[in-house]
Amino acid sequence: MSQSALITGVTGQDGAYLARLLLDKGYRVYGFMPRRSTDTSWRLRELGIESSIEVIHGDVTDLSSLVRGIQASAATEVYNLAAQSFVGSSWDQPLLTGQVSGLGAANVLEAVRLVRPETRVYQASTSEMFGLIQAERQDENTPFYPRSPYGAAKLYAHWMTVNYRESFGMHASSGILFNHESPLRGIEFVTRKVTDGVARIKLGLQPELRLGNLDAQRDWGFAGDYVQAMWLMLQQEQADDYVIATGQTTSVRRFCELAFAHVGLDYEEFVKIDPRFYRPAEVDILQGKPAKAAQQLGWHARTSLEELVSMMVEADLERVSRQMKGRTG
Ligand code: NAP
Ligand code: F7E
Repeated sequence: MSQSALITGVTGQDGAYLARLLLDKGYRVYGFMPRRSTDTSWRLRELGIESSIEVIHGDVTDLSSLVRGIQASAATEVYNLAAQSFVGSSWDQPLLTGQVSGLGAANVLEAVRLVRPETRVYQASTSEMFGLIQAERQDENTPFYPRSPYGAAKLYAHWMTVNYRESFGMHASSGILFNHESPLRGIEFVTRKVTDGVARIKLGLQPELRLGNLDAQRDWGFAGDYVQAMWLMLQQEQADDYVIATGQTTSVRRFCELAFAHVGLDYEEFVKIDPRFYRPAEVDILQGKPAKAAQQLGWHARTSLEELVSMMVEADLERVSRQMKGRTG
């Protein structure tokens, strides 16, 4: 029987890479997406897959639209990637973040239970649940301590996933993914903000780059590698929870150093600290321990940080140059 997948959050960074992966594997891919007044499909277009996705309009805060989406698609796998995913905004919109990133996941689980309980479910959990870390390297057994409304909402979604698995025997897995980036990353996240800034500075469009806490450290990988882990989780006989990470941690400062050096510039001349980008509570450091994923899924991060930085800076140089040509041409 041919496989079909419904992806919530299909227009986001991970949704786009996952959709491409599943299409390449021969899946029928349904993109569950809210109707917006502006176009949100630029990532699907960049990957050349927009016309291959079957669109179902809906919103994860609207249970009836999820029920309809699961009925219409008869999906054998559901990937719940929809979220208000920007940690910084979660203090400004804590209730919305809870409704989308927390209750939204409960709606997905409930819709699957009601309509097609045999459907396999992936929940996009996050290293932000570890927050104020309780172990030097975090794995599936490390206690959680979220430090933002986003982290707290995702922790609720994580435990609901575990509970639906244990209460109803559903094949529901939670992927605890550490930060993963790409040329398709949203511009508000620090890596893409830096690589876009590097491109604009190099091409003479911007004099400086304003950032917040340069000492924060993250375990950064490439999104293209991480969506493979999502798929692998749903191919296991038993559903489970997995930490997905590179195992290395790097500061924002070092990321800047690498990105500016890629175009022959010294970050110290261009990066300015702006307290507006500090957060009410910071996650100082994250470093994952993906041993279980390596052992049980055979998954490893394949892209190094240097390769990731180079891929992102090159993509932004090309994008910004294209925009400049568009303006003058
Ligand atoms: P993203 O680029 O911010 O994408 C989020 C997606 O969710 C967008 O397609 C967005 O659509 C959609 N969405 C927002 N509100 C929705 C709603 N009410 N109903 C349906 N869809 C809605 O995030 P990402 O980086 O791809 O991450 C994918 C998932 O993994 C998210 O759940 C995120 O929290 C989680 N995660 C990400 C990372 C990471 O480092 N990237 C790490 C761990 C976990 P619009 O654009 O139209 O709003
Ligand atoms: O911040 C610091 C900031 O916004 C990383 C989401 O995908 O990954 C992401 O969450 C660090 C923080 O990502 C700026 O204070 C300094 O310490 O890129 P970020 P995040 O908060 O780690 C997790 C795993 C998710 O699940 C989330 O959905 O960088 N930082 N200066 C800055 N951050 C931003 N955004 N902008 C700055 O100017």
